[in-house]
Amino acid sequence: METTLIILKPDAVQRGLMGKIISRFEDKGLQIVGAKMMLISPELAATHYKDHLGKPFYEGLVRFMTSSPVLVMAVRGVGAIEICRKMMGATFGSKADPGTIRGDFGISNSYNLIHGSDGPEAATREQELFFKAGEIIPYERGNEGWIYDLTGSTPE
Ligand code: IDP
Ligand code: MG
Repeated sequence: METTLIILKPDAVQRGLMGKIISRFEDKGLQIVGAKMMLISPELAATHYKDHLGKPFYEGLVRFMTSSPVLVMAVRGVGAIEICRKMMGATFGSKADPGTIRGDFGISNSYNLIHGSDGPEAATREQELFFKAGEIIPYERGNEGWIYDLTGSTPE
């Protein structure tokens, strides 16, 4: 089981797309184990996007991410990191495939609705950055045995 960090960016919140995007993850069988709305501080944005410091879009990205509230989520499932990245689609809304979140709901290259951790290391780092201890709650789902085949040693 993996948990990934998803952020519904200010454009997703402002455009009223939170419910539709969350539904896609729930419909897939992924489990929302943490969720909170927050206004990202410039310091937090800078830490989160430190790898992009110095790139031409960096200042605009930090301004965008701090401009209005976001919904931060911890999303759990087998292979959740890669599954969420696939569901998000390519970085640019103009290029993202139909059927993906970015491909279906946006057209902009910078206002691209959603962030998702790009690997296990980032997932751990980003969860620690955005959630305090106890805010991620890995509760048991009553229907887990119909979402995964639990008859073996690992969920299939
Ligand atoms: P990702 O979100 O798909 O992982 P990254 O390359 O890590 O894409 O870039 C982080 C974020 O920076 C993107 O989601 C997007 O909001 C913004 N961004 C990346 N490249 C550009 C660009 O060329 N122009 C404007 N914004 C960009
Ligand atoms: Mg990235």
